[in-house]
Amino acid sequence: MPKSVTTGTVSNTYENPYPSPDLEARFPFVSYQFQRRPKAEMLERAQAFHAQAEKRRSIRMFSSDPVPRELIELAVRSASTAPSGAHKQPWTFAATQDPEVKSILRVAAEKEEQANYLLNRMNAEWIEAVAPMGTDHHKEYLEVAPWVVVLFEHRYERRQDGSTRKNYYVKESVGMAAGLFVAALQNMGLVTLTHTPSPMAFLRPLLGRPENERPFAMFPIGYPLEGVKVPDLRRKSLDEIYVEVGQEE
Ligand code: IYR
Repeated sequence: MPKSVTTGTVSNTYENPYPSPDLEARFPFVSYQFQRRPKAEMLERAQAFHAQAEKRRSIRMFSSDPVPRELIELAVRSASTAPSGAHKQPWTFAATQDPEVKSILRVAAEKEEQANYLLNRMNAEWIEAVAPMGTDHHKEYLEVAPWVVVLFEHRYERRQDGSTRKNYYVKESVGMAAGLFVAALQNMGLVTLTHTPSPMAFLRPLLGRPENERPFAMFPIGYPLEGVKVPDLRRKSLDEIYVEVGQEE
């Protein structure tokens, strides 16, 4: 066990500083720029962020009002700040505002969903779980929303010379990028839906992505249709999702 755990004393003295001189001789490092905020400001920001996050909802009726490309690009840039295994950033955000492409996406997604909902590809337990959302095989929002973004995960990398390299923790990395994407969209005043037509394999050829990429989720993006309704869902309380372990301070 590390010394600090056995003695109960914690200090800022590290026996194994990072980066080690040897590491720093082999790879570039820079100083991390950070300024501590006053405690009161930290609490204020934490509360403000939480209050905003609480208001986010998945939306299924979008307005067709246009959204500037610059906003989509900024959301993607924010999403791409997500941590990723070995900093491989194993993702591509394929965006379209082309009515023809969106229409093709809608038709293909609805075809898959018809098999799910109408031809019993979803089992009874699954149908029951999504019943409160009231989803069905109609995916009109894929045509109405001004933008549709499909997030692809890179299962491996292909280098210039044609050789391949494995990526690590791809699902975890892309999941975090997806979360940041959703938060960035909400923060700029847009809404989205995390849509996972199942199976999603049709998206890769439709969007002309290479074979090392696999669809992770798709996001219709825009403004909510005025007066749109959402299921009256409750979020789990802190008690249900949080435990503190060990002696309390
Ligand atoms: N993919 C289907 C079904 C669906 C599944 C889950 I889990 C949801 O939370 C909602 C829907 C669809 O998109 O309709």
